[in-house]
Amino acid sequence: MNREETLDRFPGNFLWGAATSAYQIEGSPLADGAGPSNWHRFSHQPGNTRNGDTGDIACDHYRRWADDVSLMKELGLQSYRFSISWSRVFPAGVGTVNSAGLDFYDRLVDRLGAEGIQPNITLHHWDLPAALDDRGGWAHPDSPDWFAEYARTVFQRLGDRVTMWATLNEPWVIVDAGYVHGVHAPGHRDLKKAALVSANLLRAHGKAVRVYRDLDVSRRADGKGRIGIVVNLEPKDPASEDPTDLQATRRADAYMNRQFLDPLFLGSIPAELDEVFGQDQLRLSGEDFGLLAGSLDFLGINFYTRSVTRHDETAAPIRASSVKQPGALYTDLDWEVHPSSLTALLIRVRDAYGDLPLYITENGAAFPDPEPDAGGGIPDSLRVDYFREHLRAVQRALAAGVDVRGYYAWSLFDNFEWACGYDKRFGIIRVDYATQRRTLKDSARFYRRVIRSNGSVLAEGALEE
Ligand code: IFM
Repeated sequence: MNREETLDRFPGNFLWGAATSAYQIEGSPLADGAGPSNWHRFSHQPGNTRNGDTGDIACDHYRRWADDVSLMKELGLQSYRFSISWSRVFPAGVGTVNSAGLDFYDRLVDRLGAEGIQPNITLHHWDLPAALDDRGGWAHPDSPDWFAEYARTVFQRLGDRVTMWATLNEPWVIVDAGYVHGVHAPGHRDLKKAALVSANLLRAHGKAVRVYRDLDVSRRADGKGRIGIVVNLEPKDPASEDPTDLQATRRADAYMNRQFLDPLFLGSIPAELDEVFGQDQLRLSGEDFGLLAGSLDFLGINFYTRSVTRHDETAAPIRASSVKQPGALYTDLDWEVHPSSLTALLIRVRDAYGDLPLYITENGAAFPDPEPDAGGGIPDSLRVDYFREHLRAVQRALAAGVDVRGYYAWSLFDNFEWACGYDKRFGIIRVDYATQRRTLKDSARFYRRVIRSNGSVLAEGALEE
């Protein structure tokens, strides 16, 4: 890091938060009348998750939520991003509402409000009601309407107090892990279905936004409410100047980064996707594009890593894979730590898609936790470094004039990391799964100082705690 460099302070109203998702932390998946989700079912099928881990208990947040909000307060969080479990609200996905499920989120929103912490709600973070999966899940042509009805119910109940909404979290992962590679629920490997899912997710987003904007103003938090979508973006850098590597890089970029952004912002589908899904498989109509145009008040970006990309015939369906960089630092998920890619990405998004407010809705790293120190603290210095350098990368984007409005650390807690189970720890707060004891790691203490100083500690020479 260049110690001489001076960067602007974060804007005064910059929003500091941390994020989680329902299935990853709540536990008690069937409590109070909830129906099973596809993740409940998938994780209970042998072989789908590491060590057979499930979200049955997770961080037990469903029961410990009030203490957890106190921890958020202790950290000084200004905003908390979480998701709603669709099958708590509609046990069968559609039809009868389970008001006890909504009550849980109602209490949480009230408590956050009382503590001065802004809720930032994601409607769908991968856990689809199992009953809807039985009917074809996101590949079903009615799935956008199912989602819009679910969204309407949640907006009507919580919309008077919640000012930030996201429709979907990382639709690319739903398509790629859930329907192309089958490593996430619902475990399909079917390219044709995947293309349908991609289109339906976009339609679902568009329809839910329309429902939201049609609500009367008091239900939209007196008109202050904003709605967006959360995408995970990963810059692709070519491994060489070889034309096959360059084309593979374009394909990988179109598949992961432009599959959702181009339809949302440009009203088009990247041509390279024909090479991935097959000619003309991914299609949206003029009506669909009409639904998407102007559908975002903000864009949420989840950033973790970049990929140095080469042509690879064996890596279906994009025929591209990542090349490991000698000497680089990799996280426990084998993701390269490369903060400057975040600056470049933010500038690229602004230049390619326009000057929309951006939020970093997730950023963080899985590293094995070191042994507690003499004082019982957890000196997770690799994670501290990760946050520091990525926050400085955000500052550089701000200095380049990008309209970044906030940052959410992933994750508030160690939690159920999907197919990796509980092995991989992303939390700034450690969770001892045997006792459910929470312990602030050094990264949490560091992040608290960042928040308190609105980022000015990042400019100090001595950044250690
Ligand atoms: O844990 C996930 C989260 O659910 C979505 N974004 C990436 C995180 C780390 O893999």
